[in-house]
Amino acid sequence: MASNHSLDAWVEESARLTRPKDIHWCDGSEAEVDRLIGLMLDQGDLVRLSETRHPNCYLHRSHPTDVSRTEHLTFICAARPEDVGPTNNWMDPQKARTEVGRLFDGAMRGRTMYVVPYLMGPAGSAHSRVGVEITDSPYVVANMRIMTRMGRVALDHLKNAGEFSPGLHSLGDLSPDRRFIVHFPEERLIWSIGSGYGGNALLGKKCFALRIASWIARQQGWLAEHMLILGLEDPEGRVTYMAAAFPSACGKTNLAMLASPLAHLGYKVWTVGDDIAWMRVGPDGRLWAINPEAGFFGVAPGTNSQSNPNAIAALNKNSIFTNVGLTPDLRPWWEGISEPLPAGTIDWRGRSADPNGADPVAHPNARYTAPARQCPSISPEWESPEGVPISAILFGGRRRRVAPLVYQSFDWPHGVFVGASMASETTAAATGQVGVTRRDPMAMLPFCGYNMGDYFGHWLSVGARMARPPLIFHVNWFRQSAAGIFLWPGFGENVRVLRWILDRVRGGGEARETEIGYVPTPAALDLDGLGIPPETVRAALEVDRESWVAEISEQREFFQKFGDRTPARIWEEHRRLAARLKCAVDAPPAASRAD
Ligand code: GTP
Ligand code: SPV
Ligand code: MN
Repeated sequence: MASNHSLDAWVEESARLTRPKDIHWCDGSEAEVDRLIGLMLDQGDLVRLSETRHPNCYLHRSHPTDVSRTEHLTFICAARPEDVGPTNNWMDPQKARTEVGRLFDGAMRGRTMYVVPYLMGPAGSAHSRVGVEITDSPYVVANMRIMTRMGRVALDHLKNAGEFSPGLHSLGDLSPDRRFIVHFPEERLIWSIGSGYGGNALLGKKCFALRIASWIARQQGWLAEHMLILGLEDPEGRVTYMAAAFPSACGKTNLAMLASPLAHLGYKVWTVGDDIAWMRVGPDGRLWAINPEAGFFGVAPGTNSQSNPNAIAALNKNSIFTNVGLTPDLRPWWEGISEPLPAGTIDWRGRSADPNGADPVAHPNARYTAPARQCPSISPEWESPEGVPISAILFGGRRRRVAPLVYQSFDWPHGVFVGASMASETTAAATGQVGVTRRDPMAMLPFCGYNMGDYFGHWLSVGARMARPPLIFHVNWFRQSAAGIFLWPGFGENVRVLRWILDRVRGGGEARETEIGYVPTPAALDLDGLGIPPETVRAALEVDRESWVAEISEQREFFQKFGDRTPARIWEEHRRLAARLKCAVDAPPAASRAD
């Protein structure tokens, strides 16, 4: 990792390569961001929203070909391809240096280079880490100021930590043909060119806090995960913390900010984080988690005062909206905002919105960037330097069929298998076809910076070091009837599932043992006031043997991809599941690794 005294040298070297007209070191102050916003308003990069309805809020329209993460242009450049594994794109580090380096040559000509020191994690925490992003996009700077702790606080931390992860970013010419997001995990280095969008450009988020951090975490024995963190308060006021991994646009932000319909009974959710968790084994043998971020980069469509009132409250000031619609009275608008489309609204591309047209007004992956501290449900512990102790881990995805509403794994290794064999339908958060089921282990398929076979082994070994490991569950809010109707109302009502999970953590909660794990009996879920027919709940909880038998062969095919990197214990869990389902399974490859 680059050391403190090499920061100046790296900035100089980057300036020699990209040749900006000037260099600005960001201090993270209000005056600084105000000046940048003024600049972007002048250049037409931002539109100021209504000062009365949305004070200090802005709309940004990105290039229409630059609206989501581009996984096919994302590379891990480790020395050996086998360390990167079959689910990542690998590029030879030397080749990346030359070919991507060529694109950076003179890329910032005529532009200002911003040097953005940022801290991932609470100030003063031994578990926080410093990154420095060099960028020529003031939009990126303004977003990084919300998403991270930026400027002085990061440089102060760097004085003690002595090391940082460098990230060089340029908009380049925004052409997808000259777009690359490359990671050099051995040097903790990130290079990103040709995109100004979210996870491609805000380098602290997916590039550092997940891809690079997961590499470091494996070496150091901790976990960097695509997980929300929440606290569930019970009627006695005790708070139990849970972390949940769902793929992009599959409900993390919504669950983390859940507004509880059981508040009158004393059950309430506190938000610690909505996208990323760094977790380590504490001296007490429990798993402790911090949220490395300081803001939310949330999916706008579908967000409204019913589905997520806490997000609505968080984003009404000091926020940036990307690729949403704009009403004539300068408010943001998106599909599912629960207000009819006002006449004269402009769509995300800046054209007048056609109320009868097929084109969405907001891009399906339109986002808001809002400070976490503005969220009414933000946990009093969200900046605790030691983090919060995790009692339950939830894995989940979008599955029309197969996965029941909730089930509990038998133990940690079985839970790791459940996470490793996760699958979900693709969403608009990444460029490509939407709605296709793909394997997405632990929701980390696009974010694990190393061979996922090794990653499964790492999860097993972390579990073995814990005296009091969290219980592991799987949830699915997205199961549908044959007619295509969601079987479960979701959103706030998910607290009923969290309550059963809490009961299980405490050794209660009625369940029946099935082939796939413990499934709640319908009576074990508090369904009071929900008004859904008992047969619908039964259908949501059903373990459909046929579809699970089909899963067995798909899982096998997936785990075979990793060859001898798939841990023997994963194959053992696969075999046990097949045996419980009474379905035949061929022997795993002879060479699978024992661990
Ligand atoms: P990323 O920020 O991309 O990592 O996404 P996320 O996992 O935080 O997803 P988010 O909470 O933003 O939800 C994405 C979409 O799923 C939104 O359109 C929501 O309306 C929808 N959604 C979230 N929770 C539920 C639920 O419980 N049921 C249903 N049916 N839809 C949900
Ligand atoms: C995701 O895609 O999982 C996100 C948005 O959270 S991005 O920052 O673009 O990765
Ligand atoms: Mn995410």
